[in-house]
Amino acid sequence: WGEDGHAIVCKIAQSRLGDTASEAVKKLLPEYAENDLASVCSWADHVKFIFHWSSALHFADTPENLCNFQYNRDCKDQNGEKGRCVVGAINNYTNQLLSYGRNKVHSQYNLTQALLFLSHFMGDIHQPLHVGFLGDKGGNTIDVHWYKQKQNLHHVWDDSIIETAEERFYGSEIGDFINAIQENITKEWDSEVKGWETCNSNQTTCPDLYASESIKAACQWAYKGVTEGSVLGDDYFLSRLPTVNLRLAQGGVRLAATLNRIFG
Ligand code: DCM
Ligand code: DCM
Ligand code: DCM
Ligand code: ZN
Ligand code: ZN
Repeated sequence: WGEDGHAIVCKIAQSRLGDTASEAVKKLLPEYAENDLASVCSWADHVKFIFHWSSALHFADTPENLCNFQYNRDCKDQNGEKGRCVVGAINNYTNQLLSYGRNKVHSQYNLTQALLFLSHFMGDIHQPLHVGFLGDKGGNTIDVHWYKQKQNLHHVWDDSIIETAEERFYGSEIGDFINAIQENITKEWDSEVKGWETCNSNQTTCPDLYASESIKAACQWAYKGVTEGSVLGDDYFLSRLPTVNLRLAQGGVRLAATLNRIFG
């Protein structure tokens, strides 16, 4: 996601933290964030160029047209190093943060960075094209028109759908968009939220599942009907926006659930 998508995920997540997780997040956030996780939710994008090793951790690539994710097959970087993808990163930073739960004083890790990475990657893994096909780099090499504007398909899903929704339906106010998603979480998705929060067999977090859902949504919604040069307008926007809303909501709910399990 772009700046807004990440801010939305983190706003939703912070509002759902219990007392202990809320306290831990407050302690771990840098001073300048003023206890607002959303304000630093894109930090991981800003440090890609300083921490070169981190740029592969924002996504995972899957084989052409299979529409499934397998950790052993797909979670590696361009050099084939195992675990270096968004799924491995979420496991890794979750494990680092568990050391805070065990011993609040000393950790061998920088847990402020761990919190900011985990919060960012939990957003990215829910962006369907962050678990897209290797051959087109998650839609980055597919050029389209977003209405009259030249764009690539990946950017449409990172930013354009969200920005167009904000402009058209929420008076360009991100806060109003967040409120609308929050209302959906408590109303139309109310009966599903428990399922979103749950992982199999007592796992603290379950990024394999989140990645599998993303590539399925990428096939069903993001790639579907799109080829090089496609013009994407109202038909595409209005039919895909519900998926964007759902994935932002799930990202926020699961970030909160994961942090509540880590610190709870
Ligand atoms: N990893 C983890 N917890 C898991 C799976 C993976 O912390 N349940 C981390 C450990 C490694 C990286 O991901 O840093 C790669 O893991 P693997 O050795 O399983 O490929
Ligand atoms: N790292 C990560 N995810 C992994 C493995 C490592 O985020 N699956 C992070 C932890 C370290 C950094 O990458 O801070 C450098 O790791 P390495 O020593 O493996 O290059
Ligand atoms: N990206 C991705 N899959 C890839 C390569 C990149 O999802 N195989 C993401 C990372 C960024 C965006 O696409 O969000 C643009 O990447 P870059 O800046 O590396 O071109
Ligand atoms: Zn992206
Ligand atoms: Zn990212």
